Amino acid sequence: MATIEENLAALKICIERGKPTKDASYPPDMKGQPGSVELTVELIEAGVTPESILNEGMVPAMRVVGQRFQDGEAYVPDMLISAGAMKKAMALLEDVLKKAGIEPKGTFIAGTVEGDLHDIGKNLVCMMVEGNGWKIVDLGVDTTAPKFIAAADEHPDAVVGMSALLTTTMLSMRGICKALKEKHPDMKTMIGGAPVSKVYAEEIGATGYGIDPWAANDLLDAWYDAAAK
Ligand code: B1M
Repeated sequence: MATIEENLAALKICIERGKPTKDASYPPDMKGQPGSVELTVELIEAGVTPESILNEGMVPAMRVVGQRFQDGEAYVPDMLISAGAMKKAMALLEDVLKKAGIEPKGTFIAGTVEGDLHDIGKNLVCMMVEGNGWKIVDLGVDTTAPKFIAAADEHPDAVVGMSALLTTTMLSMRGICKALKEKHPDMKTMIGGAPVSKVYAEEIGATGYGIDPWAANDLLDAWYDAAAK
């Protein structure tokens, strides 16, 4: 029987290579081997936390895929099959987090900004924030400023989270923050995603920056605690 470390390492390989389930015929050299789904089930059953599964198995795998893409060793279809293997396994973690069943602390509106189709990071943040007791209003990908504003109008006490993975699309965050500030001056906004930073958040007038889902939760908790005082 494989150890937890061996299963985490195997999970990382499955996501890197795009192997979602044992039945999947791709990649051919991994035929019959457990995929990201079976390995995640085993890890959950062994009591490994969603946080460790994400940090030690899934997220590093996507980093490798991104590096290969950057180095010209992988192409868009490779990124897509890896993303597919990760998403299927992530859905299992979502179930675990939901079962924790905590009372909502508030509403978190989240979207990947206009022109950007990357949603794995945003979905992870939503999952972890939901697990931390927030109600999620997920606007999906390619979210325009009017869509963010409409959601904010509907949930005036919410926090708005924006995700961007492209240096081109992160630029629209400035306009969204400005428009939100005009209509909802007290509304808190958080940005995240690989190309953005704390400095950029300050520059565009976002209230905060989350480097990862845990930082996002820390920030939300700090705002929640401050509002409760
Ligand atoms: Co694309 N892509 N992609 N891609 N992709 C990147 C982002 C890239 C860095 C790859 C590279 O060159 N190394 C590069 C961007 C370069 C740049 O802008 N500087 C890139 C490119 C160029 C592109 C295309 C333009 C490729 C093309 O068509 N020529 C194209 C654009 C499409 C579009 O959006 N319009 C494209 C397409 C795709 C796919 C569709 C194939 C696929 C996305 C599938 C999907 O998401 N459903 C894809 C993927 C998978 C990637 C990489 C490999 C992985 C992204 C990912 O999911 N990472 C990526 C390379 C990389 O990141 N290393 C790459 C894992 C995820 C957990 O991390 O999203 O960073 P991340 O989220 C983190 C944090 O950033 C943070 O928490 C998460 C967990 O730690 N976070 C937040 C994210 N949002 C947050 C919000 C918060 C707080 C924290 O508060 C609100």
